[in-house]
Amino acid sequence: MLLLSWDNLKRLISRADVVLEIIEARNPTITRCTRVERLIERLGKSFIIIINKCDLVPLWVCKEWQQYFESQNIKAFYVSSLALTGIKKLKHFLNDTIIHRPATILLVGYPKVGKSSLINALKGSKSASTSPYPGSPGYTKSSTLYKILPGIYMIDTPGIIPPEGNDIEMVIRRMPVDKIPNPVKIAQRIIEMIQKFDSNMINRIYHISSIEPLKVLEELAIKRGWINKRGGEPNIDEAARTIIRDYLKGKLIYYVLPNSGLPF
Ligand SMILES: Nc1nc2c(ncn2[C@@H]2O[C@H](COP(=O)(O)OP(=O)(O)OP(=O)(O)O)[C@@H](O)[C@H]2O)c(=O)[nH]1
Ligand SMILES: [Mg+2]
Repeated sequence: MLLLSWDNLKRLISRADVVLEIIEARNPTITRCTRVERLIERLGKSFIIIINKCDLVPLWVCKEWQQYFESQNIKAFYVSSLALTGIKKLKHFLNDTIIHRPATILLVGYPKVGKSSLINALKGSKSASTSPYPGSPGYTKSSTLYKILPGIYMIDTPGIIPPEGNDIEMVIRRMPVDKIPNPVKIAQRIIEMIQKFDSNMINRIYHISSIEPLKVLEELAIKRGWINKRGGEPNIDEAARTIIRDYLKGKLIYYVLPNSGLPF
């Protein structure tokens, strides 16, 4: 899976007039890359935070995050690149504030935060290819320029390489779901996190009754008919990958608030 190298990122930021950092409304703290923000500032450029996927969380949550960023003197917008919420407002802002043209706006963010989808929303056409999971066909492999307004160009980029770490988001954004070494462990943590947010969501979505994460995976595997040929055991790896994909797709909903620390 091709990701944006640090050297390329530096080069692109140096050439850009403005940088938009795309983060996700479900977990802005984790999907935000403060290391890139510091690099942008060191290179004398300014950045705006775009809280994308606002359709996945209540609007008041997005507003709290916007206020939180603005209290730190960071300009922020919340948008949904799918439902097109906030897109007109962002476009007007760019049109009104970018005086010197031609100008280039660089989009940066971790894999799958919706960089290419935002370009499509701003352009009003499906120009940039998108995909649901890291590395799945259609993910962005190279930097590409798109015209979004007269004299205003946007550069779509591959995802920034997520830092090494145990955080769920960082593991599942680093590589294709099929390549995740221990999907059961990750899925167990996702299930626990979702259950803490809403104790019934997993049972409602999958029409199962188990509570304990490993049992959830077993019941899901049996329900879907994923049984290992040898031994007749439920294929919990397959069930775990389904949980990870559904989490990435936004089917399993949770959100965090500013200053709330870890999710729950
Ligand atoms: N619900 C929801 N899903 C979104 C939104 N924006 C993007 N997505 C979905 O998120 C997934 C990733 O979108 P992309 O636009 O491919 O993300 P990307 O950041 O360009 O990903 P890479 O090119 O792999 O780094 C796709 O399945 C999109 O449909 C949004 O505002 N709301
Ligand atoms: Mg992309």
